[in-house]
Amino acid sequence: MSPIYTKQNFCVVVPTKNEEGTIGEVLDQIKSLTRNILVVDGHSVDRTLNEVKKREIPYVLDHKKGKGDALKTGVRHCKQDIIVFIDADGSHDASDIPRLVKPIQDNKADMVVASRILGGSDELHGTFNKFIRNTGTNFLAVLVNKKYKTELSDIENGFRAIRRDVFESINLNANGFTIEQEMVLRCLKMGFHVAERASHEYVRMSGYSKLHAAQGFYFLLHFFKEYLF
Ligand SMILES: Nc1nc2c(ncn2[C@@H]2O[C@H](COP(=O)(O)OP(=O)(O)OP(=O)(O)O)[C@@H](O)[C@H]2O)c(=O)[nH]1
Ligand SMILES: [Mg+2]
Repeated sequence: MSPIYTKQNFCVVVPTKNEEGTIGEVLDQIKSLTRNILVVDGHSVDRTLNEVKKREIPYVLDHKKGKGDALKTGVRHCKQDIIVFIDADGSHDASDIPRLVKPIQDNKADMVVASRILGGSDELHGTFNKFIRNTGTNFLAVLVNKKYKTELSDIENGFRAIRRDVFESINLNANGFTIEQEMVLRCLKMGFHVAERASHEYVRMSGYSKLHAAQGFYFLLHFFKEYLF
């Protein structure tokens, strides 16, 4: 299916993989803000694509390599100047999209990350896994701030907006979940301005997480490779 786009300001790219319980509501929220939406599906085996088609929203399939591949695939199919990424599991508040896009439209930032540390999160507290994720998120942000003299609090959140030419110029390698930290580090390395806006993170509304706790070590390895070299 080849999507048709009008030349408007931003396009919302929604990576989905087996999110039949949430994708409909997420798309309805985004539709109230813009017509420029592209779903990038990871070959879902549930009714995710039925929900997308029912709403006549364009979609493409990723290359079965992971979320990072899905985001890169999405950007290649969008024509707008600004790309917004938002998860399909209901964790993010789509009504915050204009607040992420505005600093870019006003030429005050090249990328704006929604910060769960500033906006609060229902997913980073309470269990051992959540504690590890919260601590890891804070620790990596501290290292980034030290090196780049920034004041970022959350480099990992998938909810963010970025100039498409910046996204293209940083040549992202990651095909999995490490794409988010790689995006921040490469932007900073190349001198782009990364800003943040507070945004609340909710517990996914249904379905299952595709990010396993065991990947934490891989996140660290990837981070230091990117951070040091
Ligand atoms: N197209 C595509 N989407 C993916 C893939 N893996 C994950 N996603 C989507 O990326 C988003 C984030 O994945 P999640 O599993 O929620 O990861 P997470 O938010 O770190 O984990 P939780 O906090 O437990 O929800 C969701 O919308 C997923 O459906 C993939 O391989 N391909
Ligand atoms: Mg999630």
